[in-house]
Amino acid sequence: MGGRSLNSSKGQKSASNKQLVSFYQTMLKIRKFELKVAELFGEQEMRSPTHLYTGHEAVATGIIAALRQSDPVVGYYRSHGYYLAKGGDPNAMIAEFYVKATGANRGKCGSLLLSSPEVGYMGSTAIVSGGISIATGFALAAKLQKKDTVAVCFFGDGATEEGVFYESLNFAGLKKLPVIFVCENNFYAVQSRISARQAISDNIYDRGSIFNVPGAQIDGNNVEEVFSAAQKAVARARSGEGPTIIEAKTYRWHEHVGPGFDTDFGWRPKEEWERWKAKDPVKNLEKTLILNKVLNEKDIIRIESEIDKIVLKAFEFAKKSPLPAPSELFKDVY
Ligand SMILES: Cc1ncc(C[n+]2csc(CCOP(=O)(O)OP(=O)(O)O)c2C)c(N)n1
Ligand SMILES: [Mg+2]
Repeated sequence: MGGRSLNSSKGQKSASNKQLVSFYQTMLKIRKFELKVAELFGEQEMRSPTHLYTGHEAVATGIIAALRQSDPVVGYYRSHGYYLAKGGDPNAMIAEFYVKATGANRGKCGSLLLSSPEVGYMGSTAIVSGGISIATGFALAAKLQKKDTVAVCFFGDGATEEGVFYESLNFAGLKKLPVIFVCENNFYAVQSRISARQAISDNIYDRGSIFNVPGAQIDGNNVEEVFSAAQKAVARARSGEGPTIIEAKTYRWHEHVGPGFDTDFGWRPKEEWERWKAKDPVKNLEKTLILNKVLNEKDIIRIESEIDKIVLKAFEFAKKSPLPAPSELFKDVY
């Protein structure tokens, strides 16, 4: 394989209208939760740094839609999309940001270490590239236990500068492990542009070719394209053929961490940001669904208000939940 797309069409079906509507609901849910986080962050009641995923929603949604809930997913600190797309409890997610006892991790992890193993969201990591070998380990365990699960790891372009990325590709290629490496290439690591950091910066999808790991480079703002690439990679992994890299090109709207924007500081040109904003993955899917008469304006209003209710409820739940008891302090400490 190799090249910019996966050749095999095994296991691939294009998304049905029903699936597209469900992708839209998931993406809009991620978007609306983050809008509320951004709006309320200044109150200083959410005591966890938050790395917003806004702009990337199609990646988590399209990849996770091709998985089973039992398939283990490891994310990174830009974590909210994976948690919600995997089916994590929204009340527990927001309570976690407010470091409450009812949080997904009992208030001990916050946004950047969020997890929900019950739905297969195994964890987020603050260490750049930290999840790549962990997902590879899940895939090794599946293979040794003769289970047909597929492990997925999400990480940024910055993580491809770490040695563990290449070590994991080699090991996964060698053992033909059922793992999918999903790089969300948003072109920046904090303020540093990829072309200023990497000798060749347009070939992340191809970095596994020397380890027998094929790759695909896709438009990460197009959920149908993401889903299609994910289906091929999942079919490959489940049938024992081994790992795949998916490089999804996308763009983060917010500053690296926090609810603000960083286009006025000189490291991200405003024109670039505007160009990518016009490629809004949520709005563009909404337009397609309306254009193809899958949904009408009334349906959109209904879906919006259903999600608004879920968001509101989660924030109310979080705000009125208790803080962890002092007796919790030394629990879960290793
Ligand atoms: C091993 C390691 N090195 C450096 C850092 C500091 N750091 C935190 S986020 C980040 C940028 C990573 O960028 P990327 O992987 O592209 O993800 P993005 O934030 O763009 O989604 C860096 C350098 C870290 N957390 N871990
Ligand atoms: Mg990046």
